[in-house]
Amino acid sequence: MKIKSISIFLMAAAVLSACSSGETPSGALKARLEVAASSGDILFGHQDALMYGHSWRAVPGDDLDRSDVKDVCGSHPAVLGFDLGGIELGDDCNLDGNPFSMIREAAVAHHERGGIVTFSWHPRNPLTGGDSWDVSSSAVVASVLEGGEKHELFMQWLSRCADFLASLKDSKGSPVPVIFRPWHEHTGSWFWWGRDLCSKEQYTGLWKMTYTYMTSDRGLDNLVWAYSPGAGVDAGGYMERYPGDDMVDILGLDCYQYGEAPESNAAYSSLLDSTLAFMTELGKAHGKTIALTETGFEGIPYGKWWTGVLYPAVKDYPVAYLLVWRNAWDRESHFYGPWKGTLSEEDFLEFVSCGDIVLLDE
Ligand code: BMA
Repeated sequence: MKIKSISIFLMAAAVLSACSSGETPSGALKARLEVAASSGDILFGHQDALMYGHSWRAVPGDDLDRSDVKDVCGSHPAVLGFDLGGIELGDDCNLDGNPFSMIREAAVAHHERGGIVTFSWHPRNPLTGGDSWDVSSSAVVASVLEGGEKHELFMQWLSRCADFLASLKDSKGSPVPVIFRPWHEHTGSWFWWGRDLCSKEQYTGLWKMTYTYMTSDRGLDNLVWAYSPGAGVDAGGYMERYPGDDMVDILGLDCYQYGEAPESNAAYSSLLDSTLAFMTELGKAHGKTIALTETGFEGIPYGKWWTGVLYPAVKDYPVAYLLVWRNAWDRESHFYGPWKGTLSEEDFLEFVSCGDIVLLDE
């Protein structure tokens, strides 16, 4: 089995040149993603990988060196995803029960091992007190913008989120660059910031307020900003609520496969194919790297899914990374990555040997 590892030389060259030109930590990460995309590499990512896997869970004090992907193929994913839901309330654990202290430790360890870290955020609903999926009111985004009744509360939420992101420091005390991916899948209407829940101006206002607070007010220079619409839109729909080139670094996409297999394979492949095709053009026009920021097929019920469905759909596009969603430790079939003993295990080994798929090299 051949596992292609992160091209250390190219990565190091990009990072060194970014640093020597006086660039910020986020500039170095951006350069690294661009190198991956332009060389045809696709960095493989998995949500929550070092925290738990299918039927196991790390506990405080563990060395955070286990992942389902490593169990299967000997290397960790190159990209590690985490979610910040709960940080806004000052909770100790995120919405899936991961202690923020362990998330911080895993993120820093992964960065120091040469990997890349990305954060999504499913904050609570500041107006109703419900969760991110509480779409019972379409006044939520308006309420957090300047002048709104929840503005002050929301700025406190942003400040807690910023505190956490600012606390990501390596062993030398330097900021750890990370991909930050707020207000995702806004082209659908299942989150309080979704399409039918706010106007275009309100959505872009929310993004701008978040961006300005994190970068100007708090001076965070370790964030690479990813814009992640959901699938099912055309190029016009994709860009309809784009906040602007000055506030976005990565053009992302969240696209899942639903339904029975193999019947639904073709629909997912063709959706990915057509969306990545226009994203490639948009990436060129706007000077942005593209990425498949979330994907997967819950329970992976098709044994050849990795090489037969996912790989053919992405291989011809300059996708810097793709990230599959989490392998819940406490739910039998809520998994999107491989694990030892699962139906698609052998196929995953073939997938990572395809030549373009990059895992962490240690
Ligand atoms: C969803 C599911 C939930 C989880 C949420 C945030 O897709 O995995 O169980 O709480 O993501 O991680």
